[in-house]
Amino acid sequence: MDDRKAGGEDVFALLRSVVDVLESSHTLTPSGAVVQYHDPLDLETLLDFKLGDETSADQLMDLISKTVKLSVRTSHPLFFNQLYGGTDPFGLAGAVVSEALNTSAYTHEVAPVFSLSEREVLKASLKLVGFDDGDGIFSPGGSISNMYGIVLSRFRRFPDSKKDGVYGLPTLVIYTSQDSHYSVTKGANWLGLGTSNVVKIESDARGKMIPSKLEEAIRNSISEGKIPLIVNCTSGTTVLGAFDPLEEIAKICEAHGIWMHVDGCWGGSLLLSKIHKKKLAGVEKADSVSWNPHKMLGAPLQCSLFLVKHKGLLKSCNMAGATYLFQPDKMYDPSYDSGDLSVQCGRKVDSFKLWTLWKYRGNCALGELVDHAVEMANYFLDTIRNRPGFKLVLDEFETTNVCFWFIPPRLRDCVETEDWWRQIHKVGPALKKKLVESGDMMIGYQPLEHRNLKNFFRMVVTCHPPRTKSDMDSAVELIEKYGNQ
Ligand code: ABU
Repeated sequence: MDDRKAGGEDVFALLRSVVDVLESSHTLTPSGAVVQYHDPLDLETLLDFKLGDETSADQLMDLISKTVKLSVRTSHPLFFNQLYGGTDPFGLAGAVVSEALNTSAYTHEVAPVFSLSEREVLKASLKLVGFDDGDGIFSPGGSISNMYGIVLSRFRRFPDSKKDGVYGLPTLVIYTSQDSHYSVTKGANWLGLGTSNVVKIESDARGKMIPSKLEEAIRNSISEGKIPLIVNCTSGTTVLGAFDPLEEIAKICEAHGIWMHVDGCWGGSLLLSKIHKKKLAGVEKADSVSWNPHKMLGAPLQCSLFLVKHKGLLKSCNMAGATYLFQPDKMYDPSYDSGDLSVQCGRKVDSFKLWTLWKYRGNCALGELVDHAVEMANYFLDTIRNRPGFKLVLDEFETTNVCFWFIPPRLRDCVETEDWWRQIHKVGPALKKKLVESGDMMIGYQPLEHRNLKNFFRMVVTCHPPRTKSDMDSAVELIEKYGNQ
């Protein structure tokens, strides 16, 4: 049998070559281009993607090298495109180990060390949020974590919905701000609540949910004979980075007996910061929280937690009791098996990469990394605040998002007519194209329709790589260089 069939010992030679390629291309500390961009049709011609015939190990290595060369360097200091970016190297170490051991997190028997590290990560995360004795589970991303909140709120209020489904239930309503993440709407569809039963609550000029509007919407639902089920609050909205006022919303939820979920996928990492955790004041009053360490902290994707205050609820809601996995007469305490807390069966060991990076750095250094990211975002904000050609969407931002328009010279000092805004709308995609095609920098842009805002840029600073003032200056200069052309 050759190596191809048996997985022979040469696999470690291959893996060492892979590490060499990653090292020699400075994957974790890249400089030069952020990306060598190619149109999908061009890219198809640069790599032999076709499956069918076998290939040699050398050919495979060549394809892997090309993949690294042609991929986006998310660890580049000028990658600001997304709410994630870069990799914490100690998280990567954990990810490599758990990938190589290739097991599933559902039972202690196949993941003995991982089940204990998962318990510890969940314990530390629950403490961070302020849940004294809750439960938690890792999920394949923030959207699913938010859906866990919806499912649990329904199960707690209508336990029979687990067996009976939504048939016979009154109309259940989800409340979420206009600026919240789209996963809430997706969840309403997937979970049978219906997207028209998601009520979008107006947010203020900074993007924060307005509590009086929430109260009004709840009263409207009640008068229509509907049941207010869950309020989804956001701590760190996707575009503006806003934090909903959790204390005030908690009072409303308590008064009406509504489940309070906090989508802290983006801003939850601020809980690690002694300076910035106050932005989530009141989070401990929530029933559940989502948090994505793969965003600001640079834990390798995907690393998303769902945390719930009510111990035992995750299990009673999700358990299906498959006896081939969760035998009650195991040789160890079966409460070490986490599989029945999850909607998944097979589940990657996502906790371990968070455990390795958290273990290595400790709470204090993680908090300092977050503080530094916020400081760099504020430095960028102050740099562009009064600079010709830059126009801020808001005066201040609460996370590390900084949203702005770039005004090319020909459109400066003009009256901001509808036609002017139509032209500004085209600046984002055109300037982004130049930045990506040059490979110099990646930054996202978007419109915000509910605020009638035309395309604007969203700078996002994450913990990895820790940015310098010079990186942020380079970003400004590149925007000017290509924007002034
Ligand atoms: N889940 C929201 C992340 C998308 C973004 O990077 O903007």
